[in-house]
Amino acid sequence: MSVMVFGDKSLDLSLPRVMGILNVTPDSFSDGGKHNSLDSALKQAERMIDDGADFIDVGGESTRPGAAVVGEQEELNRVLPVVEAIKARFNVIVSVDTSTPSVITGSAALGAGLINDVRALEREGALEAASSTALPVCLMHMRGTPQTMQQSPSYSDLVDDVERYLITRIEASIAAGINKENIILDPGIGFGKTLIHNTTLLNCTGRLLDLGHEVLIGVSRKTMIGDILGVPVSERLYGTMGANASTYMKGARIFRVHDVKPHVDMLKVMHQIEESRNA
Ligand code: 7PM
Repeated sequence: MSVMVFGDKSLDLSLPRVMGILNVTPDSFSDGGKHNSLDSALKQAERMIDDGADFIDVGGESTRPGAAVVGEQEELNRVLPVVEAIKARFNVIVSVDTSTPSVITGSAALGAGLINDVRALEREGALEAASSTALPVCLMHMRGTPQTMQQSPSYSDLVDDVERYLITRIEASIAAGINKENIILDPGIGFGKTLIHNTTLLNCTGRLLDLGHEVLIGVSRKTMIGDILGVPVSERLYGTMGANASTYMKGARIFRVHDVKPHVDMLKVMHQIEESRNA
């Protein structure tokens, strides 16, 4: 179970792996325009790769609570040139953070290695698109939509609900022809959850692993960290590392982060300690 094939690269997931976040939304570039955006994206990707990222997660849709909906053509224009340019220059797995069928198939054709969908392939045509690529998929739990998800989230039984939802999406994926071995699960930290929901889900990482899939955690700089520490986004690295270290100890193996180098170092040390036996 521990070796997974991501397009042209295989990864042993008995080791912790770091996924660097690359936002290609216009607001993520200083000039807000098109001209320097590809160049800026490539520089950021190069830095994260030098720092030891195994994946670069390219996202062209802002899933921030209350964010505007991005049109299909706009998302294609943002994401595909970046996927193509990264694959042309670097030896790294490109993950695409998308729910859009044409972005899924277009990215795969350009060499992407993982489909990362915060909507767990629920959008019309997404299951079929993902299945046609034969690539691994990351299925994330979200309650509601990015526009409404933070409006007083509540659950009858949080961990059961998240687990049941993910089981439903695993079954739908398998029915669409996606290989069971190619499914990664994600509790969706911050997607329709309060602080106590987020911390409970992180503490119950083992429940998702018991479903027989690798687990990816995306907690980097999120409100959960701000809620606990009372600090702005710019000061959430140490808290983020605490959350990620905690879930590494519970068995999560892929960490989606903004700050690659600190996580690569931390996880290298943690892994070496965890694998040491009887010297
Ligand atoms: C603005 C606010 C832009 C928040 C983006 C975000 C996850 C993800 C995101 C996650 C997986 C962020 C989010 N979060 N994919 N994409 N898991 N698999 O904070 O937790 O990065 S977008």
